[in-house]
Amino acid sequence: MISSSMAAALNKHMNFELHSANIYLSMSSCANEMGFKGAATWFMVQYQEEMVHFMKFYNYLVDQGVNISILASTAVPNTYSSLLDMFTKTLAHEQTITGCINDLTEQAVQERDHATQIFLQWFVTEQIEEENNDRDILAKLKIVGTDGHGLLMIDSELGQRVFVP
Ligand code: OFO
Repeated sequence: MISSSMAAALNKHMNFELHSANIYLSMSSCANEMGFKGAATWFMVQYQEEMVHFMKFYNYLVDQGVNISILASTAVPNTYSSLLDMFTKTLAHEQTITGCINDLTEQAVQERDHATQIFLQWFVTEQIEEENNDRDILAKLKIVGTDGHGLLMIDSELGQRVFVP
């Protein structure tokens, strides 16, 4: 049994994961419209991963006997100026998520809630990988700048990403 304040904080973050999914779904559509089919695939996989994150929180809360609340969703941007713009915002978003996961973990520690600490451990590790991937892609995008050939090579590489459930 987790505390009501822990349940509320986890429920709020569960909704934030859904919001993350919506952001990347929109980015996928935007990349597709710009002609970057590979990036569109990459963001679609990212969307699918965020839905997995959302479901992890959902299942944890349900397993803890919590009646979850889906909160009103806010609109997400659907205009980006370039791949560099999208990945800059992706990294910034993931850094925000990392901060939220750290806050949740801190609350679990304060409450001596060991079950939630163990549950959150997966996300602590996941965020290292997420930020690292985004930094790698950003570094490549900065190298090629506006060179069309370079951008298409990166796009082709991004298109190799597959969703692993
Ligand atoms: Fe991108 O890790 Fe969930 O939100």
